[in-house]
Amino acid sequence: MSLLVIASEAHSDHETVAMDDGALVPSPENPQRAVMIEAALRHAGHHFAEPVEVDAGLLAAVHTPEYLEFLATAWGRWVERGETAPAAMGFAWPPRGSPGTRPDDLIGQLGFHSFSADTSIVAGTWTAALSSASVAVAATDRALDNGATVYGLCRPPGHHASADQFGGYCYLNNAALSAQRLLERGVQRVGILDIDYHHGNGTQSIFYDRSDVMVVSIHVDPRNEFPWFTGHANEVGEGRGHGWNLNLPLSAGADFGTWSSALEQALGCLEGGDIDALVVSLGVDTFEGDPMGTFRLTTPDFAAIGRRLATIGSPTVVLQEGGYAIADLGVNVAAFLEPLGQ
Ligand code: SP5
Ligand code: ZN
Repeated sequence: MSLLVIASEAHSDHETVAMDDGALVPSPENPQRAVMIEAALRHAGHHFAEPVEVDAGLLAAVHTPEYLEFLATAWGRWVERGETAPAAMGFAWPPRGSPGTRPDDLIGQLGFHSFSADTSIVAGTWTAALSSASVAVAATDRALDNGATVYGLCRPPGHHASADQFGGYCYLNNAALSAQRLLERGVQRVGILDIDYHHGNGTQSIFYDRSDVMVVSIHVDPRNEFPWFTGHANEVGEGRGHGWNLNLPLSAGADFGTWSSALEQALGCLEGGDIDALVVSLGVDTFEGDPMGTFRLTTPDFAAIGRRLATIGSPTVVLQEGGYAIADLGVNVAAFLEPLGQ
């Protein structure tokens, strides 16, 4: 069945390098990913629309003004100071216990505003990040308007980005912007279900002390995998947000039996939270063939997840996060979305 896909070509000049095991390599989060997803979704007969640019006020409700200014100007400042390397990235990060004073210099700010060396900034990064956020928010509006599931083909992904830090191939937190947009439009309580292989540390941190957005994430145990420092089961939210964050870490190598038990737990929790709309952070790096993951989900398993989510009934926004098995990426996303069309 057919569903609305929001997509934009504006990501295509965002082609970065990543530090991986001590070497700078072409980032696995590359433009081809979106090309593969779009091709599979067109083949499946879904219809496409382009986003309008996201409202600056909404961006500022999720991210700090300093960070937004930094992202918008970092590449220009890099060129202006005579740097010739093909990508700007952090290399020194605030030591534990440091006072948190923001440096003035670009190089210092690259460390201040990032948390991992897998993510760099190139000429096309801001345009791409902004268009990805715009895709997410347009998908959110259409889902609410139509009372239907809408898919946002976001690239770059967003769930690792916090209020003021990029990393994990993410710059603006598309899922958080979607949730914030739903609240802005009168939805009382939003659920975010993050099923990317990696913990969505950015999404967790943005809503950690809030009870208007419940964040539930199924991911590989961070003891042995990126993002390393968050995603444990004892992270349950704080203050008013206590009890509104749920992490379901699974051991490396988890199969679909294990994974779908966690999904039932996740959905039970969201049901208990009495949510009125759902944002799904869809990473398909849980696929058995993914070069970055160890989980063993198959293409039919993604269809089964889509069928299960189709039974929920609240307005649903599905946003693309990770997935790096280039040849299977589009097919896996299409399998997931097929049951969610109408
Ligand atoms: C959105 C998303 O899925 N982000 C994931 C970012 C993970 N980046 C770190 C990947 C490190 C992979 N190292 C592989 C070692 C084999 N050379
Ligand atoms: Zn991931």
